[in-house]
Amino acid sequence: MKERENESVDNWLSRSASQRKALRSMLNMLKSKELPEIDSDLDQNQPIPNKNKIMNKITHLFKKLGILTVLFWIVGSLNVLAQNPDFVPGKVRIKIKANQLETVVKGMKQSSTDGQLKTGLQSFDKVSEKYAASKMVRVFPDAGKNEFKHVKHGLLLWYEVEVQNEADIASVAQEYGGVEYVELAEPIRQKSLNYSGSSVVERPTAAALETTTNDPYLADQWHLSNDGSLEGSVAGSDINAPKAWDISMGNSNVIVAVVDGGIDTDHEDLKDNMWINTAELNGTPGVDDDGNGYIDDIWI
Ligand SMILES: [Ca+2]
Ligand SMILES: [Ca+2]
Repeated sequence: MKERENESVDNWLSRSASQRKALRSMLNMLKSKELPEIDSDLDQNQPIPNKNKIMNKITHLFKKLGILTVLFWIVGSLNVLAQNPDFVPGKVRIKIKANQLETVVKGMKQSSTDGQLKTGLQSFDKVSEKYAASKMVRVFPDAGKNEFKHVKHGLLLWYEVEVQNEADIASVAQEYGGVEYVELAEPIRQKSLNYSGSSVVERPTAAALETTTNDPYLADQWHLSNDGSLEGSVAGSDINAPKAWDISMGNSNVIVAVVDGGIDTDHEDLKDNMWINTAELNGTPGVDDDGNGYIDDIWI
């Protein structure tokens, strides 16, 4: 019974549009119930005692409107509370079942209208409609000549669905996960720094200075070689870079891919060592010259 109650609350919270509509209906109902009486009192054009009666009714109506406002505020607040701060709002990622991909994609192309995600598949569209899903796009875009790798590893099965911002994303994921065409669905976790150490970075007297590198900022990089002199740091908590450099200082024939949020291609330590995609560098702007699915990707 309790689970059912929770489910009802979740459903209620996820339908803010319906809530607003319901509250509006209640408001209109109250208005229609109260105002005619007031009008009839006015029509009677009665002396002062009735004026007090009218004022009482108006006060009563405003009290009710006040209660509705509070209710509306509470419902709105609950919507915010329903969101999990650990997840990106308004988006879930789903993996379509491999044997259903063609059906879903074809349905989406044929049925979706502007701002509305539709596939023509009843169970799928039921969830999309409930959470006002607006679109669904591939997490890993078509990679052109390398698309066969996406196919091989199933990356083409992953889609990101955009739903209404205030929806409880965990519930959205759970419901899409129950759709017969979907293998699994999950929220997107928020990325955050969870650093509890000092907010002031001090220059350590790092042991790394006794090395074969000429990097003038080496002393700032305790992670390469840490003698523990930096407050809060632990000696030896490093990657032993100087010992590795004794073995090798690198080889420009080795191309290193940095999988990260971005890279400063003009950084003084990197700019002369960046690998460059010459097909795009010497290609046509706005055109995927090497056919890898990315336009003008000079650095990747
Ligand atoms: Ca390209
Ligand atoms: Ca290009």
